[in-house]
Amino acid sequence: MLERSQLADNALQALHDEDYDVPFNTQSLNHEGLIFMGGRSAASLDGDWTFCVDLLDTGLRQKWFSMLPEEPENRTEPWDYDPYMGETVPVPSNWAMVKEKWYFFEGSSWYTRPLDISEIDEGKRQFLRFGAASYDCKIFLNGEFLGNHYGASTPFCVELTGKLKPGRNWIMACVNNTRTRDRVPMRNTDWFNYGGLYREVSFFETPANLIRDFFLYLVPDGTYSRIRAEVEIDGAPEAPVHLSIPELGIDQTVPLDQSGKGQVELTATPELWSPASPKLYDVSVGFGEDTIKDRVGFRQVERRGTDILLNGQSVFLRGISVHEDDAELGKVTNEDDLRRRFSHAKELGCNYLRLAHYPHHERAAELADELGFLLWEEIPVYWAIDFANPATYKDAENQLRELIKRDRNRASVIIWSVGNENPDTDARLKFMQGLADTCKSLDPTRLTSAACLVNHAQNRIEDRLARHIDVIGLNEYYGWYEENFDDLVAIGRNSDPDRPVVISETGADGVIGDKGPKKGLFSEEYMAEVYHRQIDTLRKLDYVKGMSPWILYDFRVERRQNIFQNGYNHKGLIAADKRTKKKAFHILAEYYHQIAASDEDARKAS
Ligand code: GCB
Repeated sequence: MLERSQLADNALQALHDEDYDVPFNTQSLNHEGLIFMGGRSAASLDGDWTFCVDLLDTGLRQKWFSMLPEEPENRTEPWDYDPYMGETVPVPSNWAMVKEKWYFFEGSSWYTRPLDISEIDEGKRQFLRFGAASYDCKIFLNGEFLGNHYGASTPFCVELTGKLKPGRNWIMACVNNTRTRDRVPMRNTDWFNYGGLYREVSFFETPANLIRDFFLYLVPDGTYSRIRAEVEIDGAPEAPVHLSIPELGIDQTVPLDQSGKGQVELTATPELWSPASPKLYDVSVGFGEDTIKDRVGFRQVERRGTDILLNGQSVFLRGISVHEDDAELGKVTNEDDLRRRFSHAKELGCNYLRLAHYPHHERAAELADELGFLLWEEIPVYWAIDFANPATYKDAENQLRELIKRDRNRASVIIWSVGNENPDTDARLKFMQGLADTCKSLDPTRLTSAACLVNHAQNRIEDRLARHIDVIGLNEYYGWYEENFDDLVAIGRNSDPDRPVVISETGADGVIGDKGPKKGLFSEEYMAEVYHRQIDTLRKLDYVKGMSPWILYDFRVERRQNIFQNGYNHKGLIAADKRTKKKAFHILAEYYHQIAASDEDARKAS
């Protein structure tokens, strides 16, 4: 405990030091620390955590994390925070959804909870895993700073080995969702800036030597007969790694090099995964005392000319875009919410979803694997990112690596998108080219994309990034932001892309019920008309190989405040209640069911 004279020094320092946060902005909890989780048992730390908002960052200035859990009457100093008592919030949650007074709060908040350990097994390693924390998260254990993570939507692990004590331990997380220019995304977005620990938190143990990473895929060489496994272990690479896929008769040793990495290529002819037949294989990997498990589908995705091929067959992506947003839960998602999302997509006739604009909950891709949907996954390199800033690039690349490591065994994921509607500057080109190259270096089995730009003067698809990605995503709002619908017809005619184009967004706001206008902009009728016209125009463009209109559900956003919007973007085909379908839903469904039927006829005939 500090002497009273030291306390005075500390108190002064807290007032005079504007670099108080520098020692904690380490970004040390990054993709390198992620641990492959499939098949591991973990104890949930969800539930009530003590909570306090901290607008002025007093906690970091005064080092609240170093306070001891003593009774208030025994304290020797005045304190501004009660980490061990006071208000609680549930984890996962977004504070904006818990109390109205926190709705627009942006800043630091403190979460505290005990972790009781009856006995510490010295031969084991202990970790925490956070599914996501929005945006900047600093973790403390028993008063000690353990590390910091940036990025609102990807998971991270914190190692506790050697730091836990038997009995009661205290975990504290300082979570800050302040928007800044140098972050990814930056200050300006079209989705709500939900803060908090909004995905699951867990505690798990591993043996001293563990499997850190595992990637399994069908080698994309057109033979459909080779499977490749890549493993990375953490610890002494003495024991052999064992890969087993019983249904394929595979039981194989994977040799490791001195750095703990190993790979193997095997001959096998698995039944291929596709939306029509989402076949998954049980896989397990053993290394010493450690075992992980996964369920993996094998398929090949490629582009040929302006075609997208799945298992050698050209495929049209009948898609819909989705945000992670819920009128009651905010950005928190759960099994029921995800299943409802996929069942609405099925009703629409979709075979594909764009998970915009940031990594969604990892369960989304697992379910897409099981239910048979193709996915576009994305990182929030959105609009005017600080492209010339190396720190911003580091953050974006780390988020991308975390996403790829998390989801690259998911057959459903066919596209990594590296950005959305960014200005065509030299700095942006270098930045996003770097990201596209990172995708290819980590994963040879998927296509890259980004929502690109149109040259409005020339009315043609034109973006220097297009050369560096596989699929040109195009967001176009003819009939909505762009008034002259005929320009879309002209763009169609003037463009001659050398690779597939996917309409990554199109749509219009339609407000239903008494609050909406009966005709004109924001009416359900006008929205329906835009869908009719879009479909009529796009179906004639043979290089358009898919679309994901904007968007499945209406979603909350701060920047939309006119009398019809009231804090919501109303481009959803379904209202924010996730039940009420608008007319445009049925128009798109009719189109998609038609395409699906004619694709099916063509398949039977061939
Ligand atoms: C866009 C953005 C998306 C917006 C949408 C809109 O182009 O990519 O994030 O929500 O338009 O509704 O304006």
